[in-house]
Amino acid sequence: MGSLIVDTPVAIGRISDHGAQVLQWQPSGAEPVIWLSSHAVFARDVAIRGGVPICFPWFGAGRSGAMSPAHGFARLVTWPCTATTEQDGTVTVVHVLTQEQAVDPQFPYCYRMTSTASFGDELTLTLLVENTDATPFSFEVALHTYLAVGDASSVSIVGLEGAEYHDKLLDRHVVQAGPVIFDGEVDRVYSSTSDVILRDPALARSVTIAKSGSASTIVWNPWVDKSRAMADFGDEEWRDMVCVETGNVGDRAITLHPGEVHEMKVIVSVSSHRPPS
Ligand code: TA6
Repeated sequence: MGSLIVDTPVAIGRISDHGAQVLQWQPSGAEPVIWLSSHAVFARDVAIRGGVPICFPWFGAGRSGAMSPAHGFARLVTWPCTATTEQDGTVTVVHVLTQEQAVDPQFPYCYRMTSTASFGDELTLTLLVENTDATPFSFEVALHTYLAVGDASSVSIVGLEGAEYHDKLLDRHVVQAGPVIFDGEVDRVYSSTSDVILRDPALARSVTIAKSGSASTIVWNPWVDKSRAMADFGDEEWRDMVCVETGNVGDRAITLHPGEVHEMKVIVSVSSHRPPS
């Protein structure tokens, strides 16, 4: 399970061939922006807790609610790394996955996924899905981004005001009023193409999650009880992270005809509110 370390004057980072999963990103002068659990397990067929898991070809248990493993197989397999480049301190890493490395009877199609991760003063993740089969297929996809925060109970997310979301805890559809705040477990799938900003007063910074090719934004914090119930998640780690995920899930799933390609991109950037020293 190889991984590549990025360490330049612009940023440090880390990406694993397991799931082509970003594990770390910290632009120069900032605190870490991507969160990784101190209890994460690194093993075959196991999802690494934290970073940016790639959920494909379904999200959660899928639209049927019967798919397994959770969030699909892409994050559980080794992706061949096909290129690494560096320019002016920004390092770009490319991984490609096809049905030759990962196939599942629940998704019996030929496909090519290309993940491009650029570690610079921004983190840019681009996911291309190509239908290389002779028949159309539909899929869900998400970049399940774990963001490091100073205190989840004091952060807020702006940019989702007025968006409808499926509250997975209540199993009902709601319209977002005002910023998203965290005073308990939150597990919501928003129908939204908007960029969002996570405001983190404890770290005196804002993190912007800009996106294209994505009609779903998923927001998750497990809070206390669920954190304690997960073996690969520290009992108090709920305070240190918020997931703001970029995807196309549920009724926003994508259908590709033979030869068609879908691109989804997320650009994570951080701005400090600390007065210059
Ligand atoms: O993105 C939110 C979510 O779907 C939650 O329901 C929770 O299950 C989370 O993903 C983590 O899923 P995982 O399979 O990585 O434990």
